[in-house]
Amino acid sequence: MRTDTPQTIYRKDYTPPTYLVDTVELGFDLDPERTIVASRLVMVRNPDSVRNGIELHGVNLQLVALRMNGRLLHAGDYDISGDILRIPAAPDDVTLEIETLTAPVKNTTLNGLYVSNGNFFTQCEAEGFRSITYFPDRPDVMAKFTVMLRADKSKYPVLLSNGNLVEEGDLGDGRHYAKWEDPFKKPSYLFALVAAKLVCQEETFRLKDGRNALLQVWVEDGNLDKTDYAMQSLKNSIRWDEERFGLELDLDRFMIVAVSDFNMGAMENKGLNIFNTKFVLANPRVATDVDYAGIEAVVGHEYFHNWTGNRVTCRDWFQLSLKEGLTVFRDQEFSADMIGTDTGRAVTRIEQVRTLRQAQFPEDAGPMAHPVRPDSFVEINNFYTVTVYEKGAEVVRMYQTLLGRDGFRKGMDLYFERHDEQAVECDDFRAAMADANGRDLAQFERWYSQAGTPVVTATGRYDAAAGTFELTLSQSCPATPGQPSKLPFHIPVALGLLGADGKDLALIVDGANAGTTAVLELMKPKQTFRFTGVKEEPTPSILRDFSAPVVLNYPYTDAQLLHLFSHDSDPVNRWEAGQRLAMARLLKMTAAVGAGDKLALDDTFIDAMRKILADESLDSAFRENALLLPSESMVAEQMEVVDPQAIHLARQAMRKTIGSALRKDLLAQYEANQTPGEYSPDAISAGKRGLKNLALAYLSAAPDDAIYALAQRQFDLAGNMTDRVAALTALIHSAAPGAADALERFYAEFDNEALVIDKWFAIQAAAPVTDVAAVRALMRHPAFNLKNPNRARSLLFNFCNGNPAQFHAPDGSGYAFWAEQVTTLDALNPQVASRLARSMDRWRRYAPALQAQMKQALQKVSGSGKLSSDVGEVVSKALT
Ligand code: 0A1
Ligand code: ZN
Repeated sequence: MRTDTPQTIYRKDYTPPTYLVDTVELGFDLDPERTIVASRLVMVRNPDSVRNGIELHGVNLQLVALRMNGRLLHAGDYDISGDILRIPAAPDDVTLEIETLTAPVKNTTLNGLYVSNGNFFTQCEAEGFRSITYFPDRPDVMAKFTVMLRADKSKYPVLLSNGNLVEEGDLGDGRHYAKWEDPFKKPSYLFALVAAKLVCQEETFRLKDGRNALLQVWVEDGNLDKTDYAMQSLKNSIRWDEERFGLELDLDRFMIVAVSDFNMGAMENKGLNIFNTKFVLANPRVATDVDYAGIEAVVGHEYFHNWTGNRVTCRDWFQLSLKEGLTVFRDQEFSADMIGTDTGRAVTRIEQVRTLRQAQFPEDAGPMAHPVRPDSFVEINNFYTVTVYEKGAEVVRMYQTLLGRDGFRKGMDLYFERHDEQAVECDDFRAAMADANGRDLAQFERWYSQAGTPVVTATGRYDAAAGTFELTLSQSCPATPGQPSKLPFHIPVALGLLGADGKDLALIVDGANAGTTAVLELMKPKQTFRFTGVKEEPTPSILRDFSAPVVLNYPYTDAQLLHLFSHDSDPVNRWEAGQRLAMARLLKMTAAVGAGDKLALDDTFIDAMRKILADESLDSAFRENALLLPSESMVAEQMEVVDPQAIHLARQAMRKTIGSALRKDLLAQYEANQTPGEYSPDAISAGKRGLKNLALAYLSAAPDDAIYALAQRQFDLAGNMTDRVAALTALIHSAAPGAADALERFYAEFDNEALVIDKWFAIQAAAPVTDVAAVRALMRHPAFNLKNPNRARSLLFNFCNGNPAQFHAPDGSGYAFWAEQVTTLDALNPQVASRLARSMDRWRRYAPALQAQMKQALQKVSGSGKLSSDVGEVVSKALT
């Protein structure tokens, strides 16, 4: 969306809608060049409104006719200014009839009504509906929708919208129609239509209350061999929500439609979820374990929105995390429950912590930092962030940590009891949690209003004579844009104490037995917690299960970390101890690179790694995670002045040392974790492949002919995409003799599988050998297409975010490339461009020579004339 003067919108300026909409009847005459949208709105004046007149939103629409209560309105009866059409004088009860024209085929933004592969799709969240027709396009206006679709029958045999199909038939002129009715009132952002040539897998599914629901997964012809897993995930999601939260599917029909051009992962439109193909299509030949896990999570996520988002929605977009944080938490719990084992659960938790640290902590420390419930924005599309989603999910998780599972469920029940079919605020959710449990959660509000990652500093004091251990916790939070100082948060800190034998000590707090893990509530700037009956000096295991999204500082010694790494009963903290050991070494080695010193890795660390690697009492998935080094960008976050080349060299050297020192052990695990027989994406098998392929990656960091042959053999013989991609990556990263040939063969074999070709681009984009010139060459490949977001992400995003040593090339060529691509993309698709623009967020932390060039690149984009509000907001905040 292009605006000349981007306006900042403030949460404090919220006012209720002037009119409410009872019913909407929409008629679509679909044509790629010229679609006619007829709308009939039955509206009533909102008694809560403090203002007058009807206000409708509309963007890039051609208005053909506007009638109010049957009377044609003329220029003087209404005015259009910017995105608002105002009818100043209107009676209390109004029927508006509006006819508009659009050209979906010209819409490259993938927002509103657009064409992909010749088919029609819509994307209305957050504010896409206003580019389809004039409407009060805000989530607190909830209406009942009836939709009539008309289109050419041979080109668009399938006509879908929300709710139930009530009528369909031929129109005689080669066209046909379908009429859909959604029994639930909903905000306009949940509207959807599909008119397309598609096929579906369908199934009747029995719901808990005995009703039957029709489930469908719609895809392009030729993809029906890739819909089983999405269908299975949908059925699992329905069951899970019935069992865990007592929430049932409220429709007779639930559809998932896959589209290859999509800006995000998927969209929860009522009864008609529209998905990026990436999160629907899978079979062992084309999809990896990570893809399967992604499908399960996203299918779950969108399905769970049916209650958390659709039945109870957001009052305004500042409340976005009300639905997103909660729904991410629900999909996380779903994925964990699907694995079912304690370590499986812990591994999903470790992956969540990694995402937070890798993406959310940097966001919270950068120019786009914002509270989980932002106070202002220029472009709402810029606020579908890791903070709103993932930190939002952590905030919801903390309720469960503080209140217990049952208490959390009580809060959820009360939330639905109070707010079903309403548009509400984050505060309403917090109130339901507090009231259902008789708890004061006033201070907890700061998790919504204050940005930044809190830092918890802990110190311990053991008094042998008294048999006490005192843990002092203090908290602080760095300044963020617009928030120079912060008040204390309400932080749940889960804690255990380990004895010398590695076992948990019984905890006694205030004379009461507190089990082996206690949840301490840190609410003041500084608090001391006292444990009695402690017979030996303990090693504290703090922030178990990552009980709060904070940075924890504790003066651990290497010996203590090794103790935790070997024994902690909490798998997340066991992993965490290993990460701390690895990070300390990565930082030391990075400094050594910078100083031109020799790089060395101590045997203590290598031995600890060896022990975990060989410990077959531990799940393979856990061992894989324990052995995975913090990423280069994670190391960068720890440095005062970032030197991407030094980090890369240090990390590569560390991987190489591990690869050669543990060669025998890695080879043994490589063999022990084979998964012969039919492919299954279950967590145990996926974990084995994960460990085996991590072993291959380490071995390939210190390669010789035998290792090249191993990778080559895996590439040649692999029976699934997980092993295929891992082998190809190993060949390319180690510059193996067979690398180029393997790349070529891979491409030829999957020529017509778009999602696999995305992988082909992605692997190359992130390979250390790929420089800017190589990326430019890949952009000239016939399969590259900037207009397709998945393809653009696979090459450009993976290079700019996933190949730091090359992106930050000292000559600034990466930055110049970035500026070019952001500008070009912005003219096509502002939402995708603006995500790419975020690659420069942390520019102020780089070495001065890089910093200057990054700033220049940012200024170049910012000065390039007609910027979208999306990119405009990101670059201007970066430069502030
Ligand atoms: N609500 C969706 C995410 C989504 C948001 C915006 C979109 O277009 C701009 C598309 C999807 C979800 O959380 O899955
Ligand atoms: Zn969502």
